[in-house]
Amino acid sequence: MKRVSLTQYLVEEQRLHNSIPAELRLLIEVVARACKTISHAVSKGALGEVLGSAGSENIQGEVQKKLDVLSNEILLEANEWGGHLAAMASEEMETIHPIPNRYPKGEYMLLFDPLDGSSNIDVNVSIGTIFSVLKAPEGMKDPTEQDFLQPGSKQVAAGYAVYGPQTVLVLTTGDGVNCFTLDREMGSWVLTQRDMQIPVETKEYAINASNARHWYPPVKRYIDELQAGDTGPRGKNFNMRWIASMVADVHRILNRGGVFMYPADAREPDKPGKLRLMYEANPMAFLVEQAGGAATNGKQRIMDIQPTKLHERVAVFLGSKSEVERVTGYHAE
Ligand code: AHM
Ligand code: MG
Repeated sequence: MKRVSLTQYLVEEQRLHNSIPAELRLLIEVVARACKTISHAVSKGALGEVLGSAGSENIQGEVQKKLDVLSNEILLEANEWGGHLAAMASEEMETIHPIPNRYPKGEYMLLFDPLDGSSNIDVNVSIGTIFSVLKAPEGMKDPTEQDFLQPGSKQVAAGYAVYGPQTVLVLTTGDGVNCFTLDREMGSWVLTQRDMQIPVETKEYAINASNARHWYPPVKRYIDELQAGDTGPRGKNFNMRWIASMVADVHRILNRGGVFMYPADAREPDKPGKLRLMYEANPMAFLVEQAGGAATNGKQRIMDIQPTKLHERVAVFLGSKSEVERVTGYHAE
């Protein structure tokens, strides 16, 4: 089999479709390189003295793990000097990170969740990095937080890396979804899946069922029907999976279908779900739609939501189209 590297894929894509400007290509390569470094740190585990808590909290009041902090630093450092970015924003930082004045500035803005699935870090279960790329407003070299508040439909690229049994990078630039596997010996990303497509029909769902008693009626109805199995209204049996790493759950869904849910619930009526719109929901929604799936907050398309703040949270229903449409429909009834 002829091996196609990430670089070759990006260059050829640019030649064929003129869809990836040189600066964006550089940006993606730098992010991919940072993910390689994070993958290396993750795989060292206790030997690298990277496990455990960092003794700090992030802006959302969550305890930061050493690897959360390290991954954030790796991404910031890798992307600061390349000249392709105007600013960055991270789930782990309170405010945006402008590019220091000693470096040239570019027209893109990068957002990331440096290490998603934090509760799995210390127990050797798959975790990952999620990223999203927006354009800074025309001519804007010093974007403000306000400039980041663009709906997901404005993303020019998005992707995630999973640090699991294999390290993979899944990417879209708005022209389908492709998966690259890290060749650890060669240190390169090799194209291993072209044009990933989420199966329309599925028999698998993912939700943290320990919150069942807090669910609102549309979610409860939907899950009750799935659990009723082949004698219930759906007429078939469904299987449940919940990894508690969105990257890993979404990666499974991109490969064999399914529906992923993190709904808002009655625990905290003012909180619209747990996941973050800008760092988690939007990039995953972009990937899922590009792979033929759908993503909503139960009421509207995730990528149509106008963000009002950087760390905004959102309910998430994504994956196989027919299931996402069904559970979204229940919210409208
Ligand atoms: P994190 O970014 O702090 O790791 O939180 C996001 C994660 C998702 O990856 C995952 O789907 C979810 O939180 C799991 O939440 P829970 O522990 O409530 O099941
Ligand atoms: Mg996360």
